[in-house]
Amino acid sequence: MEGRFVFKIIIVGDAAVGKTSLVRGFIKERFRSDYLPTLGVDIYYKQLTVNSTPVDLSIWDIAGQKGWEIMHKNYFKGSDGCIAVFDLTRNKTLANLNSWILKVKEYTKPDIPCIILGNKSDLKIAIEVKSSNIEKITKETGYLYFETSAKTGLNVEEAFTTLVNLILAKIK
Ligand code: G3D
Ligand code: MG
Repeated sequence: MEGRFVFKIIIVGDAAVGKTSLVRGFIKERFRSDYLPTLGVDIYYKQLTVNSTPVDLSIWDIAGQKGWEIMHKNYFKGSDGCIAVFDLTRNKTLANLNSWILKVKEYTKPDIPCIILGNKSDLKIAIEVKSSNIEKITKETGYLYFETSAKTGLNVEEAFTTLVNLILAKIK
């Protein structure tokens, strides 16, 4: 196959759920990022091969979070996939996930491939979120769910690779 696929992936979720840590953990090597001051966004790049298909990813991450109540349409525009993150140690971040997902659907396409990550699984004794509440949102959305830890690396690679596979499956 000639050329490469180029995908834009966005990562959403409340402040301090671990979005930046997950992206940097996935990229591993010395990462390069571009900062877009007008959007308050860091863009990370990674080349990878998934099922023998070479893919170029740009991963868009909200830099800081202040003022993000006013959502920038340009952050979402042209996205091919989405990662919605909550923090397993804070119920509120799961409660807010639905409104993040609605924004994604509103500003991208309703059928955009998306996965849900429950992050900080390493903080075992602090885990607050009930599995029944996780099941509820995964049933409602139909999105795949991964428990991750940006600290130990648990499921980080798997999550990103799965999302790329979902995107590829949709366009092939
Ligand atoms: P954000 O980009 O969603 O705002 P960050 O979140 O990636 O900046 O992470 C917020 C804080 O949570 C950071 O701590 C980071 O180290 C921590 N964190 C992120 N992921 C994990 C995880 O999986 N496990 C644990 N134990 N901590 C995590 P600091 O102290 O630097 O603010
Ligand atoms: Mg961040």
